[in-house]
Amino acid sequence: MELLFASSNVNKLQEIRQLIPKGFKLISLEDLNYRDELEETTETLEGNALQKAYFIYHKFGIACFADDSGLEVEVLNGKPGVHSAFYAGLPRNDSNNLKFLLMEMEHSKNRRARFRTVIAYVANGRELLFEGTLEGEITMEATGVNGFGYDPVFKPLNMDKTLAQLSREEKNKISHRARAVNHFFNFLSSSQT
Ligand code: ITT
Repeated sequence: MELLFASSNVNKLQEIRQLIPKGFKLISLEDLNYRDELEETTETLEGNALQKAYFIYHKFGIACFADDSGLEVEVLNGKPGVHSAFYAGLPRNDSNNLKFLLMEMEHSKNRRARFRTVIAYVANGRELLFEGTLEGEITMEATGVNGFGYDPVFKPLNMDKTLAQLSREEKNKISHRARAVNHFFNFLSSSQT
């Protein structure tokens, strides 16, 4: 089965490529020579994931899924959340976002946070949503060079490393994205039999 992944984020694509089971073929936007940023103008991860999936589904007419992810920090009442990509303003920059977050939390003892991924799947007139979360804490400083986005400042609960200190394989065993992707492919596999 062929599935189009509606994302312009190369890091997400690499993570997801590693997670898809045999029998599925992942097509990227690059494979279709589409290189523009996808619009995300709603106020929820669910809304943005559906917005991206529908846009690409209507453009190419292939069964399609999109991922919208965000970091939800307890003491910031769930921020940056759906605004994670542009937390430090425009132009978007992962390193500035992360520094801005550390600055905002400089005096905070409560470091609890979670990553949340919502996958929207759109095909043949139907839409489905799948979710994955990862609980953790925001560290006092950035550590590690792997991964992307906020990985250097996010330490999963019961681990002594940030996500950026894990290999891609290790991150994929526990991550919010891996959990959402597993729900999604379990659904697809069971509905194909
Ligand atoms: P697409 O919309 O094209 O898929 P994007 O990079 O815009 O790509 P999101 O809106 O979902 O994707 O990303 C929101 C922000 O959260 C962005 O700043 C990412 O760097 C960050 N982010 C998403 N997943 C992450 C992860 O697994 N680890 C660390 N940061 C992540």
